[in-house]
Amino acid sequence: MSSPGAPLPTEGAASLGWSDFFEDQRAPAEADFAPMRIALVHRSRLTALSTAGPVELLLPVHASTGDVTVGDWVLADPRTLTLHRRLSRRTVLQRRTEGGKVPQVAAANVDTLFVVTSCNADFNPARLERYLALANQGGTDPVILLTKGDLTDDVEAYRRQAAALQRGLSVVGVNPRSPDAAAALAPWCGPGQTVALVGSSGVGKSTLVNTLAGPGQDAPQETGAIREHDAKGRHTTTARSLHAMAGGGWVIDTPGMRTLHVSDAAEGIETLFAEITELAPDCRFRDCTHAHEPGCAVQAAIAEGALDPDRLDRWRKLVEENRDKTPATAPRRPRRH
Ligand SMILES: Nc1nc2c(ncn2[C@@H]2O[C@H](COP(=O)(O)OP(=O)(O)OP(=O)(O)O)[C@@H](O)[C@H]2O)c(=O)[nH]1
Ligand SMILES: [Mg+2]
Ligand SMILES: [Zn+2]
Repeated sequence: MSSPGAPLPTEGAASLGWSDFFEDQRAPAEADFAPMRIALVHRSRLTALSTAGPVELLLPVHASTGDVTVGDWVLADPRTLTLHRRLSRRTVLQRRTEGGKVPQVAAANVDTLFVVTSCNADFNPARLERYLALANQGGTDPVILLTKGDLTDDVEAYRRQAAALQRGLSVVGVNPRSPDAAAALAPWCGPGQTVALVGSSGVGKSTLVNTLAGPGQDAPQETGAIREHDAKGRHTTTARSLHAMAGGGWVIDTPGMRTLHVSDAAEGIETLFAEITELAPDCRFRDCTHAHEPGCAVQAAIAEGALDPDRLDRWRKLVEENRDKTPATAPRRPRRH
């Protein structure tokens, strides 16, 4: 055991994504606890990665796994393998489930969100925009991955549409079944980097996880065929999990989502629709809705052909949905006299 006051060495943790952001959260009294990263959340225990390899973590009495998600950093007792506490998150991917009181954190401490879509019936700008809003809001950088290019004659058209969804957005065409995918995605998958894969069922997320993990992978992710008639997947993956990539980074696989509602994401939406947000100050009215007001700079941009009217429609829908689904903050307590 280390001498009192000297933190347990964390060499090796950096390759798991540990950084000063987490180190700074360790109190001197917590020096004997080891940093570990959550790979899988079970009902009443956790699978975590320690610098010595995977371990099964027990929870303290009365604790639940509800507070911890895949990608989280925790401190744990290295002898009893019991969770001590979760550290604050650098980035979060969260969404509110239908009627949910608090947002559900889907993954934590993700650097890059790979939004995966196939070049077929699955491709849907409005859905991709929802994922982008979520990524922006949570502090992760989105990248769009176009899969199944072999099923279309015009990957370039899909690429153009995807690139128009957000200023500066990277769009990469990959074949999840080809080892070349790792080289194409290398800029985001280096040592200590964490990526997460999201997108509809059947777009090839788990296939890509297995390719990025490389030949040394212990337990490959299960993958499944899609239905021929509508190109929909069958929800093969049912839980989120963290995997090592051959390039030295980490990848989180997630189950395909049926619907993604947007809430608590006003800033993420502003970033997503920067070209609309930036025009608003030029409108005559400060509270312009860009619908029918005179002197509207956004409508002027549409008239000039500089802005796609469909994009404005989708902006409006997303802003309204976000407003409807984000509960107003709790009313302030009455002031005491
Ligand atoms: N034609 C073609 N098929 C692909 C490609 N990439 C993946 N597939 C196939 O698509 C099917 C679905 O792949 P999965 O990796 O299971 O999809 P997923 O996104 O993990 O799906 P869920 O776990 O249900 O969310 C598998 O049969 C893959 O082999 C591709 O580029 N082209
Ligand atoms: Mg899957
Ligand atoms: Zn306006």
